[in-house]
Amino acid sequence: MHPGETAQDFHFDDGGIRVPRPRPTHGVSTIWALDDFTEKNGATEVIPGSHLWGDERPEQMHVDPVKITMPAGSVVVFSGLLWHRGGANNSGSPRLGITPQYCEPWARQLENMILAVGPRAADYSERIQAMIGYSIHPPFMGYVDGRHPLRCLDAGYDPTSTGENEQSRRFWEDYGGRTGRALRD
Ligand SMILES: O=C(O)CCC(=O)C(=O)O
Repeated sequence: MHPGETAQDFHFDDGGIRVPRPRPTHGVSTIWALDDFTEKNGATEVIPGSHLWGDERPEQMHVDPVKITMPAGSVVVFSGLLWHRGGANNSGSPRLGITPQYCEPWARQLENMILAVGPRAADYSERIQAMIGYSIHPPFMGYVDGRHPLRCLDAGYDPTSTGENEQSRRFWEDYGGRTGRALRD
């Protein structure tokens, strides 16, 4: 938020997941303070409890938002359903933050991380690789040509090592009748 910037419109971050509210949270948002977030410089404003709302909107609800003031290096974590906004920056300095957001593995990511990161993903930890999309949500959401996507980073990748193949097999067994479909080894 730059000096003089006005408050954002209230919004919630997992609104791209078009499942009617009220509903379970499908995304989790974080905002990391790279500068101090203060009363004056546009600290994020949240409406506590608004993650439980249905179609209500902040304008109708006559509720007071709460400012998340915090020193640089802090993080606030909240449901993707929570109404919030960046506040107005009435100070003379910019207020910098970053907002990494996380979604259910079956949901489309806001940013296509596989394309954003590219081949550098080979250097990342297994956990981060899985989170950016090199993983299977059973039975086989995320596969590439019938195989585990990690094969695109490592041709020798053993898909039985993560248990995802086994989960896939079990899914189809539990599903009833449709046995035998799983990722190819
Ligand atoms: O910077 C902030 O305080 C909030 C940012 C935000 O909610 C957004 O850009 O979607």
